[in-house]
Amino acid sequence: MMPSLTCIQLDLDQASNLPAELERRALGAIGVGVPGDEVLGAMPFQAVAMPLLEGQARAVVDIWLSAEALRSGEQDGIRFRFDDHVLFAVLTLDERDFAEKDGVSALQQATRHGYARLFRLLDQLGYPYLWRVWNYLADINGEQDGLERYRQFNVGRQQAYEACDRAVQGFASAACALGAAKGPLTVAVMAGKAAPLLLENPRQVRAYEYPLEYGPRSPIFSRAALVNLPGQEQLFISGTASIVGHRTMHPGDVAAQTRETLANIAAVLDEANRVAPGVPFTLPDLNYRAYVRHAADLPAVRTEIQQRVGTAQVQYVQADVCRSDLLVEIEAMASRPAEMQSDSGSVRAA
Ligand code: 3EB
Repeated sequence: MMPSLTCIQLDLDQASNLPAELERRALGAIGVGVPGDEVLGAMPFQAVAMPLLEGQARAVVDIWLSAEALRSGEQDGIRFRFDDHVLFAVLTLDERDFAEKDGVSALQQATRHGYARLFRLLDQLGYPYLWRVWNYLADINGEQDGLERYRQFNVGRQQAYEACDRAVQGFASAACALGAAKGPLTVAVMAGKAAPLLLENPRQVRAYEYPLEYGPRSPIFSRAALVNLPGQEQLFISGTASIVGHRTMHPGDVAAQTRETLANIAAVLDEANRVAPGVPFTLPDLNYRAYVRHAADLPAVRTEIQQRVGTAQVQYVQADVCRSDLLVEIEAMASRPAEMQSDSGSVRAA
């Protein structure tokens, strides 16, 4: 059976000249290394201004292809496409459209309103469950109105969850949040009709339960999400860093941070393999993106990663990570054929 969902990776030139037959099948795309607010045909496209640290291409575009017929639309500045199972949407917010008011920053308001618009759209279209969210914003560690911008983003995100009656435990998703070199706040989401299986990492405190020292409102995401599609299981591992419990480990030591991060990814994989029957996922099966704060750290990060993931595909980009003492963050994904299911509503053994 052909997989429902496939991610292909092209350089920007190839992606800009996509054959019509692929364009028709594209749910949406995320372009890393794309300098401005370029568009990619009519599909939802998240342009992310982050320098690539390796390879010939100036920019690389992940295009998500569907095996089903697609419908498209645009509402409240959100571009979206969907098939019978999954919806891909991209929201782009210019902070200048939101004035700072009563000490509430423009970024916080943009985040709150943007997420609320997104939740409204997902509810209207009947794809209420977030599977994977990609958050990118400029100057993520910068301080504004007395609070770091990532922390302002967290306040706005949590307010939107509350305003839209989304109980956090049930509606978290796999996610990442990183600092781009410039550009607007952009949020890309993959959402579905069915709830994902949300996974946590036994080595880490749930992000939602981080103590106050990391900001007045905690981030909302799970460590991974596993989703069922026809004939296919898709695993998304969230942006993962050198955090044990809730603390940053190995400040100043990028090699040790990379090792700790990979130990966290391995622990999340163990969780996936524990709760979902099937051929186990292993580290070399995954497709990775590593966000490196300082370009000069690339060789050290690459050495540690290659030692543990072998020949797996890894894309290295320069980005700011959401805590100023974190030097690296790694995300990953994998797809595998679905286990045979006995009947449609099958209950899976945990
Ligand atoms: C961490 O573990 C690192 O705010 O959506 C990773 C993944 C991180 C997602 C988010 C933040 C987010 O806290 C940072």
